[in-house]
Amino acid sequence: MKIKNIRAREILDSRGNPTLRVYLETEGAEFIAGVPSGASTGKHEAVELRDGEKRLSGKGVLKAVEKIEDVISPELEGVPVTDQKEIDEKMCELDGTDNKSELGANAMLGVSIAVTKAGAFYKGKPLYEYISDLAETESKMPRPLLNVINGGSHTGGGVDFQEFMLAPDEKSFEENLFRAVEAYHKLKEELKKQNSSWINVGDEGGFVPGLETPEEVLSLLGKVTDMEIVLDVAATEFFNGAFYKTKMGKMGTDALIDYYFKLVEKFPVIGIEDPLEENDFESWAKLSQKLENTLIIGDDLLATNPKRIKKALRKQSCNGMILKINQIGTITESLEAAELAKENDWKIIVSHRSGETTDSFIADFAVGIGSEFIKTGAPARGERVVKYNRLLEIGEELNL
Ligand code: 2PG
Ligand code: MG
Repeated sequence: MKIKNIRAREILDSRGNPTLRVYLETEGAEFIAGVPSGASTGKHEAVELRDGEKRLSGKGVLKAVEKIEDVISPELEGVPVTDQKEIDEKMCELDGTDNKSELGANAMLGVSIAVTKAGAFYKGKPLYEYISDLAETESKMPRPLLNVINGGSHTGGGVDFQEFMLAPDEKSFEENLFRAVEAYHKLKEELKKQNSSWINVGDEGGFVPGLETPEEVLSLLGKVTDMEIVLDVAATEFFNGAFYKTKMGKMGTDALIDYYFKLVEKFPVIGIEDPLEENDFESWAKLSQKLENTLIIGDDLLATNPKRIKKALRKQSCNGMILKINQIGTITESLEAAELAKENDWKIIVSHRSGETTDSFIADFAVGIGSEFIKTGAPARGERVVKYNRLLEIGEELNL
């Protein structure tokens, strides 16, 4: 089955910013994809093409719509939808840049996702199974990481660390999800008791209590659950080029590393994402050595980019990778990044963005590539739960 035409339009993401919805037409069917967008974006991510004019604070994506309809679509007409790799390579060739700034990673990703969905349909397979064929790996249910306390740039004045995620570890995905849901509601009750405004939520549906330090948040979580915890510090957001500017005062790299050491000793923290700024591969290695039993996870550091992944491997900077398909821009390159991580025994965490759509693609993607984890926010807000709900369905189908 061949591509007939590709159209796109501006829609809104979960933060009310414009993003793309892509419509891929074949003979008799249409496949739709939504493109996510981050707030704490890494400097090394592929470029999101935005209009930059007055309209919609410069965030419009009409130029990206044009690229899809006038540049990409004519080139892909007549190409079989199952040619994922050729299609993604063709787009990279048309773009011709290192960072996808010509066509826009948002435009390319929307097309790439729609192609994957079409390919699965024409192979008569569930999306996750088709992705696992593309990845040449076994499907597996990921362990969910649920962001129940939001901070950093996903809030207005929350704690410095961006995410406090529950990491349930039960027998099935459903048990994991529902255990975290119970804790989420218990946490809400506890917060309400302390201060009714503390149950207001941030961009990813987690609560934003008026607490000052990560330790206070972790102690509070300990009151309602004994579940393991993963943090996303998003440290680049509060690094000013010389030191880390926190509510606990200025901290140098060594002081911050010592602080993590203490947190891991005192609380059930099993993983830390972006503990240090995105260019300091050496200090990351130092931290990884010091916390050898903790998952040290690269997000902004790696930007799902094989070149940066290879550098981190050489320097032994981390042992886990955030995989965000819009950081790199095509499904084929995302699969390459996953393969590289797997070959080197890194754990993979497939991740949403803080600005999301109701597309549940990453749920199937996480299962298809057999990632260890998925993080897609709190168990609340439509654009987050649509992914968890899709995983419930897949879990039932796979009996996992
Ligand atoms: C992150 C993400 C998703 P953003 O830092 O991991 O939680 O946030 O999409 O804002 O980059
Ligand atoms: Mg992150």
